[in-house]
Formats: sequence, C-alpha cells, structure tokens
Amino acid sequence: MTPLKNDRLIRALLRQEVDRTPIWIMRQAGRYLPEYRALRQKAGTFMELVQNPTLACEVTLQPLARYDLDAAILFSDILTIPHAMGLGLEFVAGEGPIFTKPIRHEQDVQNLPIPDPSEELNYVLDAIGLIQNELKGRVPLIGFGGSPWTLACYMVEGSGSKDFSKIRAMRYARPALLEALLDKLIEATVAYLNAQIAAGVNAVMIFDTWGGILSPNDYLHFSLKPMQKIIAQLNLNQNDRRIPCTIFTKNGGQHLSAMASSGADALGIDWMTSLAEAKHKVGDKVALQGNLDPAVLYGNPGTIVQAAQEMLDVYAGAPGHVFNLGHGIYPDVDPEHVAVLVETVHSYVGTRPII
Ligand code: 1CP
Repeated sequence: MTPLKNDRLIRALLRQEVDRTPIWIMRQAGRYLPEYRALRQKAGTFMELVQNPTLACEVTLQPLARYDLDAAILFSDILTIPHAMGLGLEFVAGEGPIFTKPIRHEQDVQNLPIPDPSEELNYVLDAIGLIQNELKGRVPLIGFGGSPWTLACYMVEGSGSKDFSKIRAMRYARPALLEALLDKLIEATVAYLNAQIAAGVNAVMIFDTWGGILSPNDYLHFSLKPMQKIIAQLNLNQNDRRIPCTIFTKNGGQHLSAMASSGADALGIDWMTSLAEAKHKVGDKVALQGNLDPAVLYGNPGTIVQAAQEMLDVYAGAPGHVFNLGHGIYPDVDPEHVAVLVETVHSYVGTRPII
C-alpha cells in the first residue's frame, strides 16, 4: 500500500490532530462538471460508465484535477449490488434508476444470489486498482456501499420514490420476508466492502439515504442494526492502520447518539441537523462529516464563504470534523462556486476554543 501524502481525511475521521480541516464533496464527480457530462455521453449509459474501469477511474479523478480536494471517492453507485443480484438495473433519463425485475414475491427473495465481488463486481475492484495507481498516495480513496435498508427500498419499490410505500407495507404485512431480504443484503455488502478494502480503498462509507423515512424504533431495527452487523464484519483493522468507516443516514439527526455507538468511526450528517448540536450529542465517540446545505452553492461567493466559515467555527480547528455538503451536490451548480468553497475551507485558520 502506497503511503498517503495527504492523510488529513483519515486523521480527521479518526479524531486525530490535523493541520487544517479536510474537505471532499458528496457526488463530487458528476453532472455539474462539463467533463463528466462529456465522458458520460461517450460511454452511452450510466451503467456502461460505471462498469468500465478505465472510464470510472477517469471520472473519479476529474474533480481532483479541478480542485484541491482531500479525498477521492470511487465513481460507482450503491445500486451495483442489486444489479449484480440480477434485478435488471436501468437508468432512464430524467427518471433515475429503474429495476426491470424488482422484488415482488417471497420466491424473489429466496432466489436472490449473494454476488461474489471478484466475479460480478470485478469491474469495481479493477477500477480501485487503476485509481490507486493514478493517485499514487496523493489523497485517500473512499470506497462505499448502500445500507441494506436503502438498497431494499429501491429493490422492492423498483425505482426511486417519494414515500417508498411498497417496502413500508412489506414491513407490516411481511416483516419476516423483509428481515430475510436485509440479511441477504448484509451478507452481500460485507463481502463487497471487504473486497473493496482488499483492493486498496483507504476508507469506507455506508450511504443510508432512506433510513430517515422510518419511525424511530423501526430505524434502529431495520436500518441501524443491519449497518451495525456490517461494520462488525468489516476488516477495518489492517496490520498497521485503521480503515475508517463512516455511516450517513439522511434525516437521521434524531438518531445520532445511537449511531455513535454503532462501531462506525464517523457519522455523516445532513444539513437539517445542527453541527454544533450533533457535536455535543456524539461527544468524543465519533467524528462528524458534513453538513453544508448543498443549496448554499447557488449563492454568490460572499454567501458561500460566510456559510462555510460559520460551519468551520463549530470545531474551530479541533479534531474530528470533515467538511462536506449535507447531501450530494446539485447538478446545476456553477463549478466555480465549488472552487470558492474548497479555497475557503483550506484557508480557514481555526482558533481552538479555550474550554
Ligand atoms: O445521469 C447520470 O450521469 C447519473 C447520475 C448519478 C451519479 C453521478 C447516479 C445515478 N449515481 C452517480 C454516482 C454516485 N452515486 C456516487 C459517486 C461518487 C461521488 O462522486 O460521490 C455515489 C457515492 C452514489 C451513491 C448513491 N446512488 C446514493 C447514496 C447517496 C445519495 O446521494 O443519497 C443513492 C441513493 C444512489 C442511487 C442513485 N443513483 C443515481 C441516482 C440519480 C440515484 C438517486 C435516485 C433517487 O433519487 O432515488
């Protein structure tokens, strides 16, 4: 493993001292970048781009060529697992992901295979190898997967949804079947993330985009518990170093204390949560990653600088904060505004609170 020249992200996720707060941006490679749109068009479909390791590597590095970011995130998608399970994933322009064979019957769950990452998901592992060869330790590479609950939402609904009523009906009408589906997704995700670690990622993140639609008790049972089971089975302790694991539940602000006891090193937080309150809630248990409102990037540079500085003042240079947006960057944001944000975070000089 090439030693990291910039290990700020890893240090901050592990709550160690850093010379300045690291920053990366959720969905930093994507549609707001003209160079992404060009390559996406060349590849044809989104899945062709994702499944081509050379192109996936190129897209991963695109935002790093423009901005002095402190991390790269693998260009892929959380839906690679259900795709590898044979659900027939398509991305329809303007409509997002669609499964041609969603989960509809008990048999569909029983028949789901657990993908072997070195077979069906080999393209992801190949992309990681290519990216690390290119990065040469410049910054850490983040690998990721979806939470079992969030993956199940798409697999049962068959697409994105406002309220995911089909899976919420399943939770009450067929709870044992939902548990069986989540168990398969836990097993598949453990194998997938451990394969990403073996292929060389420096950190991992679990995206739980839809955990926040559950009632509080159901969140703990159907969303957090499966993530906990995954974390417990990940090879996060390598001989000489820890692979930090971050979990992010959108709309998970009320669950931060429980999330802090999940075994994760860090929690991603959305912009509806106060960073100061979140810091108070989690204490010294975990680091926090976030949480600028992605809409701030529609503002003028002065507005962006002010909003970023206010956020940085919460930690004021103390360890345990990774700067990020509270969710993915919007596709119609001006790329110049991202440069303003990165520069603001980099030039911030924290004054550590005395008490
Ligand atoms: O048209 C296009 O080019 C596709 C747009 C796109 C992109 C750029 C999709 C389809 N996925 C991605 C990449 C992606 N997805 C990354 C890349 C790394 C990065 O630069 O950050 C990551 C981490 C994801 C993760 C992902 N995919 C999540 C979890 C995080 C989140 O944003 O909440 C989810 C829910 C998905 C599903 C998905 N894939 C794509 C879309 C449009 C969606 C969301 C569908 C919906 O709204 O329900």
